[in-house]
Amino acid sequence: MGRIEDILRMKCKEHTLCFILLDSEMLELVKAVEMAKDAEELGVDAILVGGSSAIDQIELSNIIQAIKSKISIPVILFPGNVTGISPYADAILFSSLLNSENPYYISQAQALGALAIEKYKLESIPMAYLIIGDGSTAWFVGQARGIPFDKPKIAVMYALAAKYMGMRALYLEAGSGASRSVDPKMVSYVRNSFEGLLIVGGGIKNGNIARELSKAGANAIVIGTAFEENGSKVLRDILSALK
Ligand code: 1GP
Repeated sequence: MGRIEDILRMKCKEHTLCFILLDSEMLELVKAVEMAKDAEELGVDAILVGGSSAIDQIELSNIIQAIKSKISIPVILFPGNVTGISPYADAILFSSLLNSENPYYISQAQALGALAIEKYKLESIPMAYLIIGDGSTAWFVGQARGIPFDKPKIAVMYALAAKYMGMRALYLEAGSGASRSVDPKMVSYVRNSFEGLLIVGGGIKNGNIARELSKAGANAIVIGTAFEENGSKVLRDILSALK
């Protein structure tokens, strides 16, 4: 286990972590740096950079370098494809989209990206990525057979498979900008089967939702759209619900 994963594991024993997702494709560099600085000041634990449709690796690297010169919390890659790899990040969520119907997103993109990760000596955090529901960009691009929101036992099947394959993190994803978040019931079912870092994201809009997911056993929640659209106010609300 690498240094960043170690830090996250230690910190999540104290409180549910909050990660901000910055989509390098959607944000201007100046705006991304501003958001990362605000997030750090408010107490966010790490910045994720990536997204399902991120294809501009030069822009990705520029944003990461600019952010890293201004903040000290970890900057972690959250790639949707091989184009989501940059040497300047602190670590990468090395994800397999377990419920994809296309083997490319389960193991082929991973094999294609692995040499770059080796070359850059990026810390890799092995993670099962599960898409819940349908209609999101991640669902569409990743050709996922979305797990229905009200079928927690299906998520448990995948969580157990992830555990037996040795994955140390699991991300339950409702999709960026989703109208609803993952159900806390699904989070608590998965929590009972998976001891690793449990990350939940998509559609988390306020402190109440964050609190419910935290109580259900999430180790970290990911906020993208709510922070992009509503800025610091909503983030303050979410962070105070988690601590
Ligand atoms: C997407 O889970 C993240 O991968 C964040 O989702 O934009 O809905 O916060 P939101």
